[in-house]
Amino acid sequence: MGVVNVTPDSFSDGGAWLEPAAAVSHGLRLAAEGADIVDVGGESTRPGAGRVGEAEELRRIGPVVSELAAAGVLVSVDTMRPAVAEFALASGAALVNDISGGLADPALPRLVAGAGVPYVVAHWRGFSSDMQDRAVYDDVVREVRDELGRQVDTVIAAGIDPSMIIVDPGIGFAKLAGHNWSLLGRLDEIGRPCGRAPFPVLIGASRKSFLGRLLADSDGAPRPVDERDDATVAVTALAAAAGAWCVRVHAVRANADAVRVAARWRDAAPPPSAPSPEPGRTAGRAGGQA
Ligand code: PMM
Repeated sequence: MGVVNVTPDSFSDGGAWLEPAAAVSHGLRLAAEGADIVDVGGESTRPGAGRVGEAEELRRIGPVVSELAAAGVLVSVDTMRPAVAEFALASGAALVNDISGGLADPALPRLVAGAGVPYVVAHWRGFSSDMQDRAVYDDVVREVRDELGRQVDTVIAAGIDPSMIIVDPGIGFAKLAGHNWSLLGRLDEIGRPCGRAPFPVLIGASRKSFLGRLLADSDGAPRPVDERDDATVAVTALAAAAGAWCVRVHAVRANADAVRVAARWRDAAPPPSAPSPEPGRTAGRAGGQA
């Protein structure tokens, strides 16, 4: 999933795609580089951000969603607002990405249920203005899984078909760096909230500040946002190997390559029950090309 933030203030690409024509050509480029989905958003959710008005959010995403969809791109709309989702779906969007996972406005899951489209339900504890005050956990993986489970139950009660749900641990949303790493390290548990059958998992770690912190220089200054793409690719490869369904990224080409490598690696691995080949013997399934 490639990201097109039509915002002046997103942490990673704020202002770059504010003009509709620039946003559309960027979305087309991401699709050409291998994005299966292009995610269009008109509201920044960076920590501390205030809300944008509904009319402004609609104005930002409107032409971008319709032009990308008309060009044959599979578009998702990144919004917490029913009116924005409704407009985007009527303009050709095929998926709703709700970072509040149904909590910001209960009318959104009802609308998505009526439209019968896939719905990304992310773990969420509140709006960005003060969400980091809520980054308090005893056992982050258990609590995120349980809270996400309750969100999933609520959107199903609102009419969403369980087969349309994609879950997301909400990396960076009411989470400190250590929380994000714990969630990534136990990704297999995130897709099974409340003991339900597994849901596909989406991970949005691209360029986020926990990567900047990991790669801080010797004085402790975080690695700048525009120098976090290599680490993002590493997260993508590991997330794909751990079974993630989708990664939401800014720089598509290298991440799409990483997904293909992870898929080929998994295909070549012996099934879990098969004994490992003896040293010096080749496993039978490897393809013919170097
Ligand atoms: N992160 C951002 C925005 N939308 N959607 C989902 N499903 N998951 C995320 O982690 C997520 C998201 C914030 O990142 P950005 O400002 O770079 O878009």
